[in-house]
This record gives sequence, structure tokens and C-alpha cells, in this order.
Amino acid sequence: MSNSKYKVLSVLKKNIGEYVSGESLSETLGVTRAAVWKYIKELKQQGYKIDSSTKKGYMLEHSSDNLNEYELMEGLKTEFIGKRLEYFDVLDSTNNYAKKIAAEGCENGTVVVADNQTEGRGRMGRTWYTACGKGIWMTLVLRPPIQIEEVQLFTLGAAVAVARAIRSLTGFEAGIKWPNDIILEGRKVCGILTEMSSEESNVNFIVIGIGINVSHTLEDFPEDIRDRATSLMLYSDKSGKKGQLILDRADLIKNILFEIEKIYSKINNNSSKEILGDWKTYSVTLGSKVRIIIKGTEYEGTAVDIEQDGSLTVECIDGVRRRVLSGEIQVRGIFGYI
Ligand code: BT5
Repeated sequence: MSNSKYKVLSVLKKNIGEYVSGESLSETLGVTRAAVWKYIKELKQQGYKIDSSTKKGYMLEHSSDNLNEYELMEGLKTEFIGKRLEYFDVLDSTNNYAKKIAAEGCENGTVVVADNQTEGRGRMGRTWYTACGKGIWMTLVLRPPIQIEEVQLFTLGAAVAVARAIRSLTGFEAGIKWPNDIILEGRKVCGILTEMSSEESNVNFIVIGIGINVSHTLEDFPEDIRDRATSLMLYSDKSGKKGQLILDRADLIKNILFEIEKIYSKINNNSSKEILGDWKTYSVTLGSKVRIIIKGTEYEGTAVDIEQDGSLTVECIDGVRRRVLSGEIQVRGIFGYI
């Protein structure tokens, strides 16, 4: 990250809508005016709307939804998550890259963000559709001192963090479909893919991949998921809140990282009950009619509880309570199950 370039940006941001002279920029930052000009050119190429006037200097016209290491780290309130952060214009998958650097020993809390992915992955070999520049595609590397059975708590916790951050920034009532899809009005706005490396029952590291559709139009989704996917912007338009959504991906990411750090310390302090409690508050699954498949047999019933290990208890219509630990469920009212 070119520090001087982002120092120029930071001064312009503090004076948004006003001109700052090239001279004062070069004096304040201790760089030549030619260097200032070069940084401005680069910032414009990165998408910042900067007006240059020979007489008045440079003016950042309005804040824009730019992703880069500066935007992602400026004002980040965490203690360790995101202190190392790597941003890429494009990666095959942020989870793949995160797993690679985790295996090489990167520190706890490292975050990888990309503006685009060419091979975004879902769970169980499925594809995650990534629209360039329109969403949040990121992965966190965590090294919690836990056993394999506790990993699911992080997945649930990450869903809580995302739901909470979306709620606090947009006011939208984001819900969680078990185990960790984030749902707005029955459609998926975010998916989470947790992967881990372990030795015997000890966890070496986990990577938590988070994909959030932010400014997609319906056409940005492939046809096969148009009836089940949504973006924050689409939801904002549909729910009559058109134009009220400030689509700043960097803010949302920083909020999520802050929420995940709180969850991390709760799990480390054995307060996992609280996380399950929070998960229940946001759940759109508990109390709903669901369809589950266990060993090839399909059952219908009502989701009644989530257990300490993250499994879902379903009271089936034959009167038997069954637990699902992983896999898929259908929830009535979500993704076309009516
Ligand atoms: C997930 O899988 O929901 C986990 C998605 C995780 C994506 C992030 S992006 C950053 C990081 N890097 C990666 O490579 N992955 C992670 P699953 O529950 O298996 O859901 C996958 C299914 O969701 C697909 O089969 C589609 O039906 C649907 N889907 C695919 N892309 C979608 C999208 N953009 N929005 C909504 N639904 C989508």
C-alpha cells in the first residue's frame, strides 16, 4: 500500500467537496507536487471522483464505494482481526488464498478481500456466483484454541455477525436460515463457507469465507438463482426504502470484522450460550415448518431448537424429534418452499 498516496486521499476525504491546493498537499505530506499529481492520477484510476483545477487544486467530489487496503483499514475498530489485511482486485477464491497463507503461517485474524472471484465456492462443491465490484467477497483466518466440534460455533457466530452488521448499517431485518445463510424476505443475500485444517481433534486454523450481494440488480444473478437470491440494494428498492441505502462495502466489512471479534472472544471465554442465544434471535428457521433429509429419508416437521454443537432439532410430524448436524434443510417460505 502506497502510504503517501493514501495520505493524499485522507486529506481530500477530510475536506470532501472542497478544493485543497497541490501546494498545501505537498507541504503537509512532505512530497513533491509532481508526486501529489501522480497519486491523484492513480486515485482517479482506482475510481475516486477527484476534480483537478489548475488554480484551486484538487477536490474529492463525494465518497465512493471503493475497496482498497486504506479504505478497509481506516477506522477499523478491532484489536486483532484485520490488522493484517490483503486486498486483491481479483482472486480465484478468497478461501483458497486464505487457506494457502494460513498453511504458510499467517497470523490469527488475517483478512483477505477481493473485488472479484473467478472460482467462488459454496459448500459441498457448489458454485458461489461473484459479480465483480458488486459485493463483499472476503475470508478471515482464525486460529482459535478449539476442538473440531466447536468449529460450527464459529460458523453460526459469523452468521450472527453478518446479520447484526447488516441490521445496524441498513436497518433491514436480516435473518439467518440454518445453519448460516443470511436471508432477506425469503431470499439469500449472503452465504458463509467455513473450512478448517486440523490435526487429530485439534484445530490448526479455520477460514471463514463470507459472500454478500451488495449492489446486484436481478440481471447480475445467473437465471437459475434469480428466484432465490437478492442483494442489499435490490431489497432496499423492493422494500420501498429506495435510495436510502448507503452502499459502502468497506464500512460493512469493518462492521462485520468488529462483530466477529466480539464473537471470537465470547467463544474463547466459554460464553458460547450467548452466541446461540443471538443466533436464535435472528433465526428464521426456529418455529418454522421445515423439510429435512436424514440418510436419504425425507421428514417434515417444525424446527424447535439449536443445540450446543450447532445441530438443529426438528419435531417431525410422526412425533419423533430428530437432529440434523450438517447439510441442507428447506424452510417454508424460503427459496420457493411453500
Ligand atoms: C454458501 O454455500 O452459501 C457459501 C458461500 C460462500 C461464498 C464466499 S465468497 C468469499 C469466499 N470465497 C469463496 O470461494 N467462497 C466464500 P452454499 O450454502 O453451498 O450455497 C451455494 C448455493 O447458493 C448455490 O448452489 C446457489 O444455489 C446459491 N448461490 C450461489 N451464488 C449465490 C449468490 N451470489 N447469491 C445467492 N445465492 C447464491
